[in-house]
Amino acid sequence: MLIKKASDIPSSEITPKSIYMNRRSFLSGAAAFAAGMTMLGCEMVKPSEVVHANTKLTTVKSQFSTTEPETPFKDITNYNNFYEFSTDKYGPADLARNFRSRPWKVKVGGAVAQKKTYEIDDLMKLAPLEERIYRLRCVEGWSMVIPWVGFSLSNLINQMQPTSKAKYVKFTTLMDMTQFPGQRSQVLDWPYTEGLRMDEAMHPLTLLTFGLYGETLPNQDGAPVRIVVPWKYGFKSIKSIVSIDFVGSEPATAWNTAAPNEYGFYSNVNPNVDHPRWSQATERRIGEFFKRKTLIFNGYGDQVASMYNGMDLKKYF
Ligand SMILES: Nc1nc2c(c(=O)[nH]1)N[C@H]1C(S)=C(S)[C@@H](COP(=O)(O)O)O[C@H]1N2
Ligand SMILES: [Mo]
Repeated sequence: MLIKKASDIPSSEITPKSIYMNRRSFLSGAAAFAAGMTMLGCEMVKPSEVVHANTKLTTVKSQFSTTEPETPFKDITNYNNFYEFSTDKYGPADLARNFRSRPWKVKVGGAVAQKKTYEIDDLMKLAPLEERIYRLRCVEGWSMVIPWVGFSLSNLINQMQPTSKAKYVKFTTLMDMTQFPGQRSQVLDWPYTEGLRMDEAMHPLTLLTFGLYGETLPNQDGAPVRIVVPWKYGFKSIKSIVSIDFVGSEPATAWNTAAPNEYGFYSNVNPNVDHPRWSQATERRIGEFFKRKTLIFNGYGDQVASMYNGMDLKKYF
């Protein structure tokens, strides 16, 4: 498998120079600046304000963050899997430029006492936004370290009051061929869907995600809202979500439907269970030359392994 490194492309070639220069100065002082702003209580989102992509977000730090070096912003935003735009990883950055992430509603329903359709800017205010620096391991064998912004999905689930019938949560991406050129091809069964078991959805590591690098999500990374499930292969971290449904049985998911023998429902990162067409034992961290060993549950085993006690992880891959 051929993997070009996004880091080989100078940022000046792929983004307008002003944005690039701006970004560099923003990143260099980001930590100190963000800390100062948080203390002053500045940059809070006021109810009447419209939030656009590239809006800075005020965050608190999280105990769940890794201390590994973060993958550069230009790699996170130029090397993407987002099949609604393109199957080429360098495609979404450009094709997503005019994507409309506002206005945006997220419909939450199914087996819950409190069905509700949220305006995205209200949903973002449900709990304090945290910076969560997570490893993301793509099933294809590359990984990144991404400083996401969001809060545990459990904050939303608790508000909805799921009934005893709710055993799984199903997530659905926007269907819109006028904005997603990739949806005109049959590469997947659109709209993209994903699912988690209730305990996985409630796990504090499961992040309802609105931003990265301290600002709202770039379109190519799933604006305006996605989930991030750091112990599972990247495709479980579904982008640009429009509905969340509580259901009684395991929902069909896009990749499992497309190739059930290759992509299981669980898709926990596991170096001991190979993909039928390649090994999962190692990975290439974007920006690094040597491959590194892939960790069971992507290194989050201490927190999540107990959810799978007694399960045959080769059968439930
Ligand atoms: N709707 C949707 N969500 C998606 C995908 C996609 O094609 N469509 N790709 C997945 C895959 S395979 C990966 S590895 C991650 C990549 O996220 P990133 O581009 O922000 O790094 O998004 C996941 N979420
Ligand atoms: Mo992926």
